[in-house]
Amino acid sequence: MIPTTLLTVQQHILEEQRRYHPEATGEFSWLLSGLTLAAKMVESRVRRAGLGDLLGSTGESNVQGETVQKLDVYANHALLWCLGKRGNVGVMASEENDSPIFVERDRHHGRYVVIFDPLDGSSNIDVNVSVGTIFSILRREPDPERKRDPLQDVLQPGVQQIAAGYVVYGSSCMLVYTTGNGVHGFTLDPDIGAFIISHENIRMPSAGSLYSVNEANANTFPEPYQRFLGALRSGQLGRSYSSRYIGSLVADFHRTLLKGGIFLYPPTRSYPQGKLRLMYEANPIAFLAEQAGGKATTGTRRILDIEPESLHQRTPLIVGGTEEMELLASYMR
Ligand code: P6P
Repeated sequence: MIPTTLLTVQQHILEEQRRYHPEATGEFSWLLSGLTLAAKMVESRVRRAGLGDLLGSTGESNVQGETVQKLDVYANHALLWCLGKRGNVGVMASEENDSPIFVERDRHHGRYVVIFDPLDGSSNIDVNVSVGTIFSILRREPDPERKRDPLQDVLQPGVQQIAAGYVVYGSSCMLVYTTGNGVHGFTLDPDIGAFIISHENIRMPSAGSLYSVNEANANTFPEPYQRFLGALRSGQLGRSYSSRYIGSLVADFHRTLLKGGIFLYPPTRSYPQGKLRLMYEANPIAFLAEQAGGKATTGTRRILDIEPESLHQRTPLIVGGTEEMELLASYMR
């Protein structure tokens, strides 16, 4: 007997398209299956990273100046390959690549841009901590004359995203995504190799009991953040808080999405503009947070309203439930 709850992410997308976009041609669900294929390829390597020579670094560094871990390279190639073969992606942009990439065969008619961080938090792989893939999907106008600079297609504000999500490679492998109609979570069933619905319509609690920040930088945060953290620690919201920081954005956000509370990466002495990247970390995370009833700001501005200037630009990122976010806003004013 097939359980009625056996709903795969592909079936979910098709049902969403029928319900909200009857005019849709199914192109988006075809694109998403490229992402789920890449996710399964990456998960199969992350799961056995200690075996073979997949741990450690390649000895090279990427456009961020960060040491490139071997699994980073594999994850990037998996996404470029799987998305490049979909036929409807015209441009891709990756944390691992200096510039956006045209899908040559589809650059004139491909209607989608996919921006991604193939393996975020990869420095944690060697110590078996959860890592993640983050993706953001934008629409692009066909370019029959093949004249447009791909950056024009990529540099759109977060409000223009038509979908966003992440895969978290943790104790289980989950895909969490939104197309603007709520946030939905799917757990990979390794026995059948499919992402099955496990968290339909996730809502971020408006008030939590966890805050998530790298305390080592706390003395260099702008003063309003220090007063805000002091208020949380002293129970100003009427309850005590615990601190949880994994150092892997996808894992820290996934917990905040499900349990509530607040995640902060404010400006620091090392990263006065903030450390996290706008296009493939903050924007997708912010879209998910807002779709789940939470908020995401730079501390003073809504993340999704930022007009991007460059592919790898950084931003402060504060994301959480409305109660904590409103208290922070009161300190920032
Ligand atoms: P820090 C991982 O390198 C990452 O890009 C995010 O996944 C994570 O949230 C952040 O950096 C952690 O930075 O400075 O606290 O180690």
